[in-house]
Amino acid sequence: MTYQDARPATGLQDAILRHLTYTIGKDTAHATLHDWRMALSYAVRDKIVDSWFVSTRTAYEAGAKRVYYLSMEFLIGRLLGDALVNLRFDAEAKAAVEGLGLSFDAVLHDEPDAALGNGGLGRLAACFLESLSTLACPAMGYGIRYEHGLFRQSFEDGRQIEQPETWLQQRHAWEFERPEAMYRVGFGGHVADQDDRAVWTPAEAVLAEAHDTPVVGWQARWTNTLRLWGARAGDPLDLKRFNHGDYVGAAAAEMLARSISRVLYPDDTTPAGKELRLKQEYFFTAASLHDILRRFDSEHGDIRALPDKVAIQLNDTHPAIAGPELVRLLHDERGLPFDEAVDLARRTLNYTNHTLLPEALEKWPVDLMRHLLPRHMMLIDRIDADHAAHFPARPTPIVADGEVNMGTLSFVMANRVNGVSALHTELVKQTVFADLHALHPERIVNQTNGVTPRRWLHACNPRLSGIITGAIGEGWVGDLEQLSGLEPHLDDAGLQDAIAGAKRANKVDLSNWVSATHGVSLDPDAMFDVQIKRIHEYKRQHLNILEAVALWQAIRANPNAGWTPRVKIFGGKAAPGYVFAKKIIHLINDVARVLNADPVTSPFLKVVFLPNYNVTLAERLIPASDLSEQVSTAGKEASGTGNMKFALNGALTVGTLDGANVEIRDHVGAENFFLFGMTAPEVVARRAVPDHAGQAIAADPRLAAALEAIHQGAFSSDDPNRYHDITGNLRGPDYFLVCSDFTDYWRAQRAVDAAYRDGAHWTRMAALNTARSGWFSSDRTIRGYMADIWGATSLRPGA
Ligand code: 9GP
Repeated sequence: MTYQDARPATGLQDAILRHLTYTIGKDTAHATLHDWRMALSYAVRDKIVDSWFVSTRTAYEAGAKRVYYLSMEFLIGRLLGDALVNLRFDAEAKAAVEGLGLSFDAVLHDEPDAALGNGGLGRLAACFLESLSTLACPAMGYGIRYEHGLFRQSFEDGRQIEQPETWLQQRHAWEFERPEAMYRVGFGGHVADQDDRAVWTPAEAVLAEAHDTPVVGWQARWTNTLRLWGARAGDPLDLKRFNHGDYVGAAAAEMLARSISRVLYPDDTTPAGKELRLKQEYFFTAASLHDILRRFDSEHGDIRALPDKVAIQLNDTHPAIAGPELVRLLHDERGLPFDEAVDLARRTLNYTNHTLLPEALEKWPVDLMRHLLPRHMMLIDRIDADHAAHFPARPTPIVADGEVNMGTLSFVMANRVNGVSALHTELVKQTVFADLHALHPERIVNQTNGVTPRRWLHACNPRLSGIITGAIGEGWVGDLEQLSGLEPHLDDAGLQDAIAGAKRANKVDLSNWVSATHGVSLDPDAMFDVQIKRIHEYKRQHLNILEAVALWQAIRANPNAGWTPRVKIFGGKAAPGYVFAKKIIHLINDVARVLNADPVTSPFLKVVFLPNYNVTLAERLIPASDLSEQVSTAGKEASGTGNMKFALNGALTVGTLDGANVEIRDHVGAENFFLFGMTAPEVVARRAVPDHAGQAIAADPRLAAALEAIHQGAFSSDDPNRYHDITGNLRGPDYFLVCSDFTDYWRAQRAVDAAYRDGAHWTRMAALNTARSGWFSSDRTIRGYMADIWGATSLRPGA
């Protein structure tokens, strides 16, 4: 790579070259793509720092209430493009980079995708941070700086293979190490009674070291901080052992400590894995609370003002230990009476529930809790007894059957508990927390999720973004409700052509990329039907592939029936220990292999499973999608956020009345949404019907034939029995009601086919989805949290 020094350098070019020379220590003749990307990132980061300092100073001067978002996951993805867009610096950066003789795209794509999360929950946290900055709400995200984020997925003969993800193998351009912000976090040990005060002496301690990443909001109006904790040993090396030649033993303490921040979601099926996971939860929660109180103390005198100056959000139950930890800090360490400590903690903490799935609601064995956190277990027992004493008529124990129920603990210790869509919040009230809701009817509130329009439309879909801005001005980027202004323009044939043209161009880009990277050729005029999300039985990727098999059989039986060409695209990872989900991936890949090789059907139907689904892949796929598959069993998907991103980018949804689908349909209009399937109450009733799956199969020959083909090994001739556990499950218990919803799903999909054939009408429906999705901005969600949960205000008037 050579610097085209014939051209005059711009200010940004100067900054890039300065960083290349003095920060990276390379000259232009030897710089690699990575060096250039780092130099650009540092130059861009410099610009963010100015806004960061102003924001921090403003918050201190205003004595403003701070919001702290505690989350085990922040699925931030790449940050360079995002930062450039929010600084409104993307065009200048492109020109500067190209002026240096580099490809801007290549530089952007050199950045690793920071996958510090699994899926929706972690991505939501990332969107919230961006919206908090955009709205100038003084806030900080707290999490763990995992050395290895979510595993890298590849396929071997169609099977999922997991490899460690290595985003930190290179320096992370955006973070600042803060060795001065370091806290000791203890585990184990014993509790003694000294002068009527409990004194906990941990058996071991690790250090939590802060790493700060600035999060810049739209138009650099405000910049907040994401603080991630890395774990290290207090004493990194046992010199005595080292000098005796025991090199491994000498570093053992450091290895043990570092294991805490080594991997996102360690396998917790083993006792050691369980212990490590609980350690992670306490580690980041304790460090964050210390930090929060230190900051509070530096600004305010009286700890009793804590709830007026601090709001802490617990993202799911993972940081639920914050309740007892805050009580411990206030009661044991600061000497407040127990009741007052509980009251202050409760008025400061809030909890978001993200799932009703029983297996995802954390419970920790009492023995483990007592072993790792003996003082916390005592406090949990006392909080539990206290709550029971207040409400003796309706027992809702935190500790039962030898386990600590972290959902109950979170609820009892929270000022507000929220669900993440209207339906989910109602179900939270009626099911998991029905008893607690009866005791505390004011506590549960709804905050329907949202997504940041900067990343999920403006940046990832520049073609559509440009068209919208051309029609209604660019105010929509900071105020997504303005998208409704598009609607009166939608009869304009020029605008319709432009929207259809943008979608097609995005599809061509995607097809070229898929062909170059995966060797599969896709027809950009076929309908791109996309299901991207974690693989889970409740999300029902197997319903989708079953429909593909039935469609393949129907096309083969009658190839000339005027089929609408369709490409079914899948993406998503299965938890490494989730055997059934991994089988579903294998099945999809096997079906894809057979269908794509069929000369009769492949012009009409192809199936592609793109490996290693992550934020970057979502940014590529969503703008190029026609159809969004949101087909979960009603009552199971708390909200979904992918569903919002698709609608915003003009994909039509085929979906059930589940999670935020319900609200999406209300907003975009029933006529612009392909609804199918049972409702949540119907699902409950259907499960009670004996042999519901058998009945559904007997009533639908298409379903019976598709299942039979899979069962007979039509897609696994090398191992015909391979999918017997899937077919056995669907023909038997079928808890997620794939068979019972199949017939209606097939009907809805044929309605989709017919609609797609009328191109102009489809484009209008797609455009209406975009125009009516303004409500699904995470700015709206964050405003809701600020008003209803945190009592926080924006420091930018009018935000
Ligand atoms: O499964 C939910 C998903 O529906 C929701 O959109 C997301 C954000 O609220 O949270 C997911 N839950 C989890 O990832 C684990 O509880």
